Amino acid sequence: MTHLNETARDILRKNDRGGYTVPTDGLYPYQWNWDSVFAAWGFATFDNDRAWTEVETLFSGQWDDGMVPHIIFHQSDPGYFPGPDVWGTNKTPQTSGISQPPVAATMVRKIYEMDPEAGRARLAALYPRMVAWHRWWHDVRCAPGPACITHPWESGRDNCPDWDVGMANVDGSNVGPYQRRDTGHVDASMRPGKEDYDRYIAILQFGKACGWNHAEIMANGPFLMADPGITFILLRAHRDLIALGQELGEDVSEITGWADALEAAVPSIWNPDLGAYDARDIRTGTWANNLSSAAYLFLYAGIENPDMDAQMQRTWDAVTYGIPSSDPEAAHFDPRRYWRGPMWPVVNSLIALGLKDSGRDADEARLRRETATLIEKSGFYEYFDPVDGTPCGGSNFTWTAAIWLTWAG
Ligand code: 9YW
Repeated sequence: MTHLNETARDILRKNDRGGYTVPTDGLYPYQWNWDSVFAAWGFATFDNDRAWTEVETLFSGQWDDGMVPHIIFHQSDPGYFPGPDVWGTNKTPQTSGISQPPVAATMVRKIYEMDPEAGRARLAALYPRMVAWHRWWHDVRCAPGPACITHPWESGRDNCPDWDVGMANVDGSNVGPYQRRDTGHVDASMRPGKEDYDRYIAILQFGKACGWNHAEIMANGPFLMADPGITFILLRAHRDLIALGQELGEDVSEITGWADALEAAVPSIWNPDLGAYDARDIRTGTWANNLSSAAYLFLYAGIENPDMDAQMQRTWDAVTYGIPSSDPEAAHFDPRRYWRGPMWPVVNSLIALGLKDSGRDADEARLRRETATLIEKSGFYEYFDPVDGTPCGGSNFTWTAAIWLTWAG
């Protein structure tokens, strides 16, 4: 549908705040890490220069230790909580204190390959910054083996049942008063609950109190879980970074070592009772016992696993539209509450890359058709009810527009 291509481009242009793109007007008024990289991929379909600028602006918020934060607060906006003062990271530009799924190297590779000549100098400038971020992931967050998160927001899948066992051990009762902003923009029944938010803030306050010392947060923070999503996304990103390094004639042996170590850690997130890759509380060893869409990124990471193929078909066939964020046959499935069941086009686009790269063309076409149907019917929403297709969350959403231009449309 070509008129939707124009609408999608318009959404990217309207969400452009000058060098960076907000995820959606109102609800999310800053630059979010992985949203921004998807925006860049979308821009690359019609404005390659603007695509590079998006990623460069994101990396302008990189910390000295290599971390690229999950939000860059370029200008203050009272419409979002928690803002820069709550995070208190004391960085310029102001940022949050945690990271987000490292899709950057994968998307930068795509943008580069769309126009290698125009992108070569910009790739060369970004490359050492991406290496530094991957080194941070390896040294800091992959110390136990698989990639870990220190806050549910770091996973990008905030209130997914993947985090319930870890969140149960977080005391959110002493965080003091605060005013949420998200529920003023969208339907509260489609958002995380108050107990979730109390705990999100408690984890944030621990980080702030220790001056965002990540060694301390990893050792003693209130929440630490292995994330199949970031494990697979990082593994894929390491490989894409290796390809980019080779293109530039760089020595990539250090990155190869990180990729090999991470791949060797993948069996440690296999839950034999669930028969699937699963999130796990590092402090207690407790499994999440939840099949989330993040587990289906195994193909995106270049891993073959017939048991996972079967699980994916089962959960996919149990709904009408795409692959849901959480198991539709589990008791906690909630088809409109954020990451507890809805279908997220953006995650489906990554699953589709894995299907395509592994030669599962018919499945990839099915996923694309189901995703396109939702967008054609209702517009570029943040996420959808996978059972009846109801659009949910924010509208005119940047990454939904971006994946339309690059994949679904
Ligand atoms: C929040 C912007 C972000 C995404 C995350 C998503 C949500 C922010 O929105 O988190 O305040 O809850 O979970 O993946 O990057 O779109």
